[in-house]
Amino acid sequence: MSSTLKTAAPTPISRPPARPQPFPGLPEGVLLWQEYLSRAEQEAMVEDVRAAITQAPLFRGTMPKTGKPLGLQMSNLGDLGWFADRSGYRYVPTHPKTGAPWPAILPSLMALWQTLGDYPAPPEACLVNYYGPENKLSLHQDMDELDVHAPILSVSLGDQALYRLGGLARKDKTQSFRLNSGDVLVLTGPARMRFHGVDRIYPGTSTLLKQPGRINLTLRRVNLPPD
Ligand SMILES: O=C(O)CCC(=O)C(=O)O
Repeated sequence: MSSTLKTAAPTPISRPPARPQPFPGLPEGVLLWQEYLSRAEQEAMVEDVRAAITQAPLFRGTMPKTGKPLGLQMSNLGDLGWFADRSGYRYVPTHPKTGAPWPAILPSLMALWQTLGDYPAPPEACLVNYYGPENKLSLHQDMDELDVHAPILSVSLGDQALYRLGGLARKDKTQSFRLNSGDVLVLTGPARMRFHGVDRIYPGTSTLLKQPGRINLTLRRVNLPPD
């Protein structure tokens, strides 16, 4: 009896595109994707942010206790925007100077949240921070959001920044690393409430913006998602 070995037609293997891995060795929940955005994506994002801030111009909030102006100029995108004045730090639905609602969060940022945020509800706020060459941001926790389980996702555009990452208490040891244009950093899970800040900007390290400086965009979920 002759037997014929029948071979099945090979099944095509489809693999999802390789997902870039975050930078190794950072504490749990601190996810850094270095130069995740291509130059063209960064340029498009800067153009979109510029268009948004013609509607919602940069402004300086004031520190609640002292009434002194904050160091950074800022604006917001989204249903809610972060704001500070003598009444405290909080999220508000309209621009403090124009009274208009904030422009919508860019679709490109929404897509980043979907891909890297790993959270079922969308962000409600995107804080736009503008750092001039001399600006810094002191060590702080992001604690004005009701939903502290949602990640904070931040995008760096322009000159390098020296980022300082602390622990869950202000006095905890800190570590520092540079953030480059196109980097995406997520603080999530056990790292969501870590102290962090920016110690300095390195002017002239990027040609993305027309002038020396840096834009940082942070996506935040403010309210608890509906059940
Ligand atoms: O500029 C950065 O990279 C950090 C911004 C930040 O910590 C904040 O907006 O709370």
